[in-house]
Amino acid sequence: MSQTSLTIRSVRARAVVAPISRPVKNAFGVIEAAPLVLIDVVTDQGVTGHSYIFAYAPLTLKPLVLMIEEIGRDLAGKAIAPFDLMAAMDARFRLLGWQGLVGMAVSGLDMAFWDALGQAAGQPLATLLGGSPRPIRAYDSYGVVDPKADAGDLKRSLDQGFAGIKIKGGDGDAANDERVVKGVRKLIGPDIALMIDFNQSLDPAEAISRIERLAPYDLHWVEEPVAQENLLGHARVREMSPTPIQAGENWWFPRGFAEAIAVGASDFIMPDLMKCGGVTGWLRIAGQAEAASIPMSSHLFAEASAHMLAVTPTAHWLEVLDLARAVLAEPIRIVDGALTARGLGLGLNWDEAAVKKYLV
Ligand code: SMN
Ligand code: MG
Repeated sequence: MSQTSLTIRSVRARAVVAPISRPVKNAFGVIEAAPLVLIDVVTDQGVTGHSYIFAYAPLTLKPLVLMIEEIGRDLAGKAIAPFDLMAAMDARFRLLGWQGLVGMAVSGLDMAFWDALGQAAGQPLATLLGGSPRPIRAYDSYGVVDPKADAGDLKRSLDQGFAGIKIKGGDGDAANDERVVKGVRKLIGPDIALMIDFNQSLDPAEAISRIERLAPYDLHWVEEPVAQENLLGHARVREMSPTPIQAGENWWFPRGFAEAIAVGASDFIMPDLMKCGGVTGWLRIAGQAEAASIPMSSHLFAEASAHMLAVTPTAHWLEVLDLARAVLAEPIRIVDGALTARGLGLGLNWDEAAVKKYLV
């Protein structure tokens, strides 16, 4: 067995705007294409670690690219020991704070570090972390839908074997939410898990009343009913809600989860690898979820999340919202409604011709 550790030679970040198969409309707007930053961590040993992050909007692409490459210059020459590198980045950004673009850059780098370690070990990341790749139950994640206009797409999701469907609410009034939920429930039948995501659009009183109104449609969870930082508001809604509350895609790093769990903000949690501190952050959150018996799902980043959920004791659902398909050499493949982690490391390789096409 080789004893050589990997050292960082350089970091490259590239911005793309990748087409997606269907636009994602939420309570605040529409995502028509995916602004992504593709990260490559080049090592002295010839291995290159890959990851990507989602910039939400083209506006944040350039600052993220600059920040990731600048942090990379700082780390050049250091060994790829992700826990140590996380501690170094924590120290560097302590005064600035890492909620926001800095946290996204740090998390993206952490994912690429782990990817490099997996490749160097010749193992899938799930295996390197002490588990093994296995099929993770997945749900198909939609934006705002219309039960009539989107009936064909929804049926296709069921044909692919998805046992869960998530739709968005909060883009209209309570009557509209009910019309949509009722229509989708009728279309997919009683046995498919149906989730609704309010994307932080309600206040606690309105959330409580809307959730009550939707109770007859047997929702599997209600996601982010109120502002993500309103942890007590989440807890208040949860206390009154007949339906489990889900949140976490906008909570930052392990401490963000510790604070949310401490006040009972949510029944379920769903960290986003790009906001929770990457693989390193996820591992520490999975430990919290296990200790508190909280089912844990993923947010976006299906390829990497399939590795992480395979080593998460309370693994619940994997979200499929396929943002990176257009730039990946081996996009995800859903089999019987589940995704199995693939590849060495995270299994991310760029389709360079596509990257060139969508580069901005
Ligand atoms: C979401 C967030 C960001 C981009 C797309 C979708 C959403 C989800 O909140 O849960 O998928
Ligand atoms: Mg969400």
